[in-house]
Amino acid sequence: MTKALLLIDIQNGFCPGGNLAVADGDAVVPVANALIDSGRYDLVVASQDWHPPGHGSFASQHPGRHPFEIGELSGKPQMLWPDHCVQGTNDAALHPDLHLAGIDFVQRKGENPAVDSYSAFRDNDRAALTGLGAYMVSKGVTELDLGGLATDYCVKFSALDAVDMLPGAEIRFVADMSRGIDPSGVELAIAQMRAAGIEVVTSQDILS
Ligand code: VGL
Ligand code: ZN
Repeated sequence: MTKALLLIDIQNGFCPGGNLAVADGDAVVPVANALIDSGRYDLVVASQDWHPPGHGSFASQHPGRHPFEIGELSGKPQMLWPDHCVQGTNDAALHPDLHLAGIDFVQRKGENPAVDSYSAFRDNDRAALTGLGAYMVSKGVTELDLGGLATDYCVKFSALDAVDMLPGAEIRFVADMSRGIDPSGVELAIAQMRAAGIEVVTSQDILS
C-alpha cells in the first residue's frame, strides 16, 4: 500500500502574473502544502512543464497565429499557447511558496519541441513515456491523489493516464487543489475523469 500525491504544474507560469495564468491559480498552493505536510503520503511527486525556447506549441512559432487558436503541430491539431514555462526561467519555476522540501521527485515534461505533453506520464501523441508510470509502479503506488494546474489540460490528461498506468490503483482528483483555464473545459474534464472511475474529492475529505 503506497499512497502518493501528484502535484501537476504548480508553476509561476500558471499563476497570476505568469505567462499562461490560470484564474486563481495560486489558490492551490496552500491546499497542496496542507496535503504535503499531512504526513499521509508515502510519496509526493510534482510535475513541471519544461519547454525549450521556441517550443512548437507556442503561437509565436506559427506566423500569423495567435494564442488560444487551434493550429497544427507535427500534423495534428494543437492549441496554440503563449510562450510559457521556458526551461530555466522564473515562469517555469515551481511556485515559491510550495513546500519543496516535502516533494520527493520532480517529473519534467514538454521538452520535445515537436509534440506537446499535457500528461505527466506521456506526450500527447502517446508515443513517448516520461517514465513516471514505471516509477510509480516500482514504488507500488496503490492510491494516487492528484490535482494542480490546469484542470482541463494537464491535470485531466495526467489523471486519465494514471488510470491506464496504475492498474487497480485508486485515483482521486482533488478539486480544491485544482484550477482550470476554460470553465466548460473544466466541467467536461470532471465528467471525463468520473467516467474513467476517478473519484472527485476535496482536501477536506482527505484530511478529516
Ligand atoms: C498546460 C497548457 C500548456 C497545463 C501546460 O499545465 O495544464 N496547459 N501547457
Ligand atoms: Zn505547456
